[in-house]
Amino acid sequence: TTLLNHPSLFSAHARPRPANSHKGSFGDVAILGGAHGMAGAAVLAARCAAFSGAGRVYAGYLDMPPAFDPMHPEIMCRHAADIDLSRAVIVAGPGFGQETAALAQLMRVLASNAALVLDADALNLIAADSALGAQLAARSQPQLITPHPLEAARLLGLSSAEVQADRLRSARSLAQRYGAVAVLKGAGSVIARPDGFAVINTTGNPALATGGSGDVLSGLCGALLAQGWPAWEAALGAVWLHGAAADWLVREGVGPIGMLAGELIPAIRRTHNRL
Ligand code: NPW
Ligand code: AMP
Ligand code: MG
Repeated sequence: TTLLNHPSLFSAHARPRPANSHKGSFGDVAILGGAHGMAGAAVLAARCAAFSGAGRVYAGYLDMPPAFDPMHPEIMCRHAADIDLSRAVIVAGPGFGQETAALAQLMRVLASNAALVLDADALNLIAADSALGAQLAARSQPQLITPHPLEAARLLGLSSAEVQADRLRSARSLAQRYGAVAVLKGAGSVIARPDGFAVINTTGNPALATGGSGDVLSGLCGALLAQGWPAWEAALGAVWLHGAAADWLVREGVGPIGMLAGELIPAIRRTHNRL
């Protein structure tokens, strides 16, 4: 099995910015999530997309959107239903919930031509409805799914213990079944392609075992896709960078105890710029 232990495995895509580039050169990311009580998940994903180089970032809330994000007014806050899906890479799932309105947004997303990152409750909704899974598998745009072991278990109809007993096999099954690059998260995240090729990431540590760290990863995946990285390299790059940033924070004494998912965001930017 290939170990993802060095950025040279993907860093050809992390090229410096041309002198005459503009915000349109780096793509738009729209996060769909932030249902009642979980608005923070959408905020974390949106902030990470902005800190990871997306040209423009939209946060599409299932709950009432704030007028703007006071910490990062660069982010455009809208109702999820008001996000134009034809213009952005879509990250659906952070704090998405599983209510009727979330399901309606997921159906709109699956019917769109957007490149996708699906996480969290978007995956839980797909796990609950095989027709949605078939629709996902039939799409031809770049798409990433980023389940943690319990989400993977729901998608595969297994227990999380069964998923964990053979993580490589589980990740390959996910990629094959859903026609997407699959990231099976957890210590030693496995990234698999539908053709069965898979790698194991070597960065990251238990500082990441904290609420919101997966939401940060989904925004990072979206930002790399928006900047033109192919789906496979975007998944490898995002997982490696996310873990490397957490490793740096631990060396700095910010973790493993008490590191916040939001603290990863500037650390990811630093790691990315130093590649
Ligand atoms: P256990 O406890 O072992 O049985 P859920 P969620 C398992 C949003 N968030 N290895 C573990 O199961 C998300 O975006 C909002 C093994 C764990 O208890 C979602 O939309 C936040 N097992 C929504 O909340 C911050 C592992 O999965 C269970 C594992 C629900 O998402 C938090 C949790 O899974 C959150 O991101 C591993 N590595 N990792 C906000 N600030 O707004 C996970 N498990 O029940 O699907 O709930 O992941 O919290
Ligand atoms: P989520 O469960 O969606 O919040 O995602 C958690 C994120 O943290 C994923 O990227 C996991 O791979 C990562 N993570 C959680 N626990 C660990 C761990 N013990 N070692 C390395 N990475 C972890
Ligand atoms: Mg999560």
